[in-house]
Amino acid sequence: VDMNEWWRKSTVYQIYPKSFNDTTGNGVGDLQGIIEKLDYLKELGIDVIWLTPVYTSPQKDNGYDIADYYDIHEEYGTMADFEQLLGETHARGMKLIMDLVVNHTSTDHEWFQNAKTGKDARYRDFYIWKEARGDGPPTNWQSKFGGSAWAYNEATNDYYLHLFDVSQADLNWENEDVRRHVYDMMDFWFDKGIDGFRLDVINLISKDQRFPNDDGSVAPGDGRKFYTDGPRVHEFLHEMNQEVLTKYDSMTVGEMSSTTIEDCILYTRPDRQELSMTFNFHHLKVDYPNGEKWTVADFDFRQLKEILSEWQVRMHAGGGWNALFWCNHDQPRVVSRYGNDMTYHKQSAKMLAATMHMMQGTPYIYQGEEFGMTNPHFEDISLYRDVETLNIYEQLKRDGVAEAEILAILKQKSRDNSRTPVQWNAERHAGFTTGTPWIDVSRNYAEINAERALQDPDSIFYFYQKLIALRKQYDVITTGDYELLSLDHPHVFAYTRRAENELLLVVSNFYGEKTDFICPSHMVSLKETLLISNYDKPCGLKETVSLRPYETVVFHLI
Ligand code: TEU
Repeated sequence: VDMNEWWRKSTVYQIYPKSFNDTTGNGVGDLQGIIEKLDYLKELGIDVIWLTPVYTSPQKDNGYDIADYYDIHEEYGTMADFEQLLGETHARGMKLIMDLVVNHTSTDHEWFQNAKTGKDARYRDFYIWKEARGDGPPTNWQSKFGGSAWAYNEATNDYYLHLFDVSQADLNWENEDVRRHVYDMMDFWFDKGIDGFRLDVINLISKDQRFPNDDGSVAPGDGRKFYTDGPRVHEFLHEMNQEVLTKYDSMTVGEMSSTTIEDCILYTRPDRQELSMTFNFHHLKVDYPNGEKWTVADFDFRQLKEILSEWQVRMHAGGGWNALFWCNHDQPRVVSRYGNDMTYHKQSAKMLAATMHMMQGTPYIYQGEEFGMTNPHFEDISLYRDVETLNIYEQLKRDGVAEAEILAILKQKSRDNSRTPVQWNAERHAGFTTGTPWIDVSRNYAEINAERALQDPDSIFYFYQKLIALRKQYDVITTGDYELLSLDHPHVFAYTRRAENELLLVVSNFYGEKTDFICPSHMVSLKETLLISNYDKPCGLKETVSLRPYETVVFHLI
């Protein structure tokens, strides 16, 4: 494994443009708004920007429903704006990757608009059509956004598959004409100079062509479905790699919902020539009791340590490569979820950052995470915008769940938790827009905002800036073997990273009470350097390391 590929030492910053920065006053973020903040991102020290979809879209799923892969969504700007953004990003020595959403298109896409007109339509076989079974849908498959995964089409008297919203029709990857169109489109964007792609739900593109009913036999535990990591998925990704990716010095990250470690080793082992790295979500389902997302629950700390540690050890042993993250546009804000966004906001945000960033892989920072943005704690359904949230609200209402209980669930689990406008300063709408934002700004923007963070030497921003710098300074962060030290400790997450003759020791208190960590005696005698911590005067390295609420310390030992 060549540990010198540029993306192995890079830190990626994820931008959700709709909520990033609005320069036109229409209440929606835009590309010029991103250009305005490139110096801020450079100051943070990030290497790569991941831009979530900016293509023409009816915005049913905020751009993950694409109607034209070759144009920029009008609310975000023009192709000229995009080319300027790319040029300005490169001028600052940063790279830019885009979001590739090719498991499905919007039903507004011209291919689908054609395909639905008749069984002999030119683009009919770009999608997945099946006859009714009895007088119902072809199979019992459920959409991830609730309800059947099949929608009836009058003109052809059959159904099309949509694993997500009814407005997101699944593409038929068995059809090599579809694959050829995808590869040509990827070349179009690479020829503009982009540096890679994040691939949306790419492990769902290969379906079992027998289209069996879901007999519940696949572990329901993490929402895994039998259409996950399908029969030809590695074949398709290798073909994409050979047809497109190998022609460019590119980085790719596959979003693998409900995947397995074995598959992620196969997706990312360099000799297999598929992808550079993968996102997996098992560490973000330890507050889903029995795999059920839509219920209020505390997170299972022991499970969190087990899962993160197993992925670290087995991916490294298998030659794979992880994307490291707590937050993205689908997940609640980690400081509200696994930290404490009230009493220990700054300490817990920093503790979570250090715990993740000292692991092996490529770290991702989601917009606003770098200064501790929190969940907005919305109290009313009228404040929500996300299609998944609104679908689940209706479904829970139909199931007779009380309004107050539904809102408690949405407050903890809705994807809108991470989609409120970035809080730039203490001015109206947090400086995000001079108009009315498409979604409300979180009420704490006067205290929690980028401007304030830049003025505070002890801010979460400068803590992230230091973590990013440490990754470039200490190779052991990139190459070191991972070992968990504290599985049974009720409050402490401690691990080491070992290289030739050096050791990194990370000790984090995940809770709001003081606690002690007993340090392995052979480490106490080593020569220690404190690399980073989130309190003044942390306790040095000795037999018993006492930790304050949410305290984290990272030692370099030789
Ligand atoms: O997400 C895949 C996905 O399953 C997420 O919706 C998430 O895991 C789920 O909401 C958890 O309950 C990708 C995109 O990141 C997401 O924004 C899109 O809505 C989805 O695919 C469809 O394109």
